[in-house]
Amino acid sequence: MDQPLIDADTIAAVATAAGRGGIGIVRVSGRNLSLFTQQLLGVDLKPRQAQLCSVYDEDSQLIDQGLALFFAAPHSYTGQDVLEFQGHGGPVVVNAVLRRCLQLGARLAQPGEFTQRAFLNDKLDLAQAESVADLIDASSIEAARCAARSLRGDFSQKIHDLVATLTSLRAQIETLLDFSDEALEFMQSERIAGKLTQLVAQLHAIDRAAQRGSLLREGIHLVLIGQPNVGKSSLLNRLAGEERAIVTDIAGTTRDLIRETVLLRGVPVHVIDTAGLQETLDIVERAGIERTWQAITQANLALLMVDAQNGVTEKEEAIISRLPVGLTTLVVHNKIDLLDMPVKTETNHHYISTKSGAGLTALSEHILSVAGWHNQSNGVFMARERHLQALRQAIVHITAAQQQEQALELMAEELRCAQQVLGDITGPVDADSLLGVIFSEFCIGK
Ligand SMILES: Nc1nc2c(ncn2[C@@H]2O[C@H](COP(=O)(O)OP(=O)(O)OP(=O)(O)O)[C@@H](O)[C@H]2O)c(=O)[nH]1
Ligand SMILES: [Mg+2]
Repeated sequence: MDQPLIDADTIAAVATAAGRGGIGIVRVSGRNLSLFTQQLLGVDLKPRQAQLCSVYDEDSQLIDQGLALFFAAPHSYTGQDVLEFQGHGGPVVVNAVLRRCLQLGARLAQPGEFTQRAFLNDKLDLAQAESVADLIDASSIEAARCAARSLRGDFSQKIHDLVATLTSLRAQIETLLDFSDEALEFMQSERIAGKLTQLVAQLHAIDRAAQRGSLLREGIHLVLIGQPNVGKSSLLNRLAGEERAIVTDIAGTTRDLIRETVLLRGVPVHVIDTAGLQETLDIVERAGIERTWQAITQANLALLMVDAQNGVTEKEEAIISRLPVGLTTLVVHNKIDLLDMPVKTETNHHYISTKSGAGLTALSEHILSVAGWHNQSNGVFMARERHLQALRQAIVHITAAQQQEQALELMAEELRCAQQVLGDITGPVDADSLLGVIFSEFCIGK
């Protein structure tokens, strides 16, 4: 029987995707893996040097041969000792190596636990740790690029700069509170007001970039609605690039909701094709129409399709009057080929033909722009709802601070709150850092 490890908090997991592959990697992280490595591979590994090793089971039967890599703490992904065994990528053999690691005292890692350890050991901040998952989950090259930039620390750096500015402002306010010299007070308040205005502008710019990053992650929820036969399913098929939905000239062809995610310039657009809205006695169709109205409540954007030959009729007006207040709606006039009409765009009205494809590029661009996606993904950070909320809360606090010129204590308090919410984006703020800045920036002995 093998000796169990002293360090019970050693974690192990298969790092490669499930299924067959060229290589399968088992990864282990713990405070001290010397004994573990000896027991698993029968060798002492030199850090950062690939070495051909064998793994045996408890009956000394060979499980696999492969390359072992050892990263000694703190120079590893998690900041602890990390061992990676790169063996043959079959599910049975990889799981047998993992089972052997568990027998030797490691426990199965929780999802994200390696990255969590990296965060706890200051290898990554919170926003970077989140971008690791976003990079892996990226559904387009644009999303991957944004996540890679956030992982490199671009987003965190912007947040750190804002937090540093806030720290310095708070320090200046503290000094004003301590020394009542009117001339100094006036000069300083002017400077502080200027900095606050700058801060708000910076926050808005970061918020816009983060919002676009969030779009790349979350996507746009788009619902196609309109009377039967106007071409909703035909548009879905065009966007999807395949015959996803049944198209016929029979009114009421689509009954159930049909969902498809398509990528427009790397932005995931979750399209829902719906049953055409009309008065009907058909029970199935009525149930479908119910679902259409439910889908509308969950959408960010609605495309109300009409037959270009008829334009917006009373029936469309009736649909529009039932749409939720605030739902952005574009009116798409389809079948312009039947009218020999050119493609055109007028504010929220698009003229297209799903049959010929005319007008679809302009429509796609418009969908992206109303959702908030402008030009390319350069300078965009991968952001989550949590980050957007923090940025907006910070804007609220700083705007409130701007209104407290006569009450510096309250201004300082608002700035403290702004700093706190921003700090939460990358990780907890170090309370001592404020004191450090106060003493280093100002000559207290004066
Ligand atoms: N000429 C022409 N016909 C089109 C165009 N788009 C769709 N159609 C035709 O219009 C008919 C209805 O198209 P669908 O896509 O099934 O319409 P729908 O809005 O999904 O209809 P329901 O599912 O019944 O609500 C089909 O015969 C299509 O071939 C177009 O741009 N030009
Ligand atoms: Mg349809």
